[in-house]
Amino acid sequence: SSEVSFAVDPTSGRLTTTSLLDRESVDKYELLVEAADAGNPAMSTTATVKVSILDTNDHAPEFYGARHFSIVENSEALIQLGQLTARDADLGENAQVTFTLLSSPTASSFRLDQDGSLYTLVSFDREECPKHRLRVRATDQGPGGLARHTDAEVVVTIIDEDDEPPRISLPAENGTSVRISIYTHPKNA
Ligand SMILES: [Ca+2]
Ligand SMILES: [Ca+2]
Ligand SMILES: [Ca+2]
Ligand SMILES: [Ca+2]
Repeated sequence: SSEVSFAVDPTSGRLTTTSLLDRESVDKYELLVEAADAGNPAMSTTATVKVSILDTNDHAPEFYGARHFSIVENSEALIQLGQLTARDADLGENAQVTFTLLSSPTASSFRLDQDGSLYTLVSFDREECPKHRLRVRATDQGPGGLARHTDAEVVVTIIDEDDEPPRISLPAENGTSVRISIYTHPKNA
């Protein structure tokens, strides 16, 4: 914006801010200041004052990218399902994001590394549970107890494998049924 954010006191030369400064909008200013004497004729000189805006941790991390993963049932453990990603509009450690897995009924079946890599810790059975919901947290490293975090849900779908033998369902007790033999006798018996 073109709003003037600074003022200089004409006699003391003290430079003050006149509005809130947002580093995420403008992170440095160059101010042209003029000093003039009261002589006749007045003599003056100008100088450039550079102001850098330091960061405060005023943004929480935001998740982006995939949060829905899938794996085929009966796969071996320790398979990487994917990578969680988050961004943070701040700077430096205020923007350094680490990931943690929050407790949930199936959290112990997964491992989430600080960098967002998500792994399986077990082999899954789709017929037992076709979908696992995890709660994850992205936390920045804002110092002095001022870290900010955001929570999100991750869904892991277990893909079916043809691992169940077909089952014969018996007819209801009072129903009419036809008895068939499922065995054939060897011809030479
Ligand atoms: Ca932050
Ligand atoms: Ca900031
Ligand atoms: Ca199965
Ligand atoms: Ca199956």
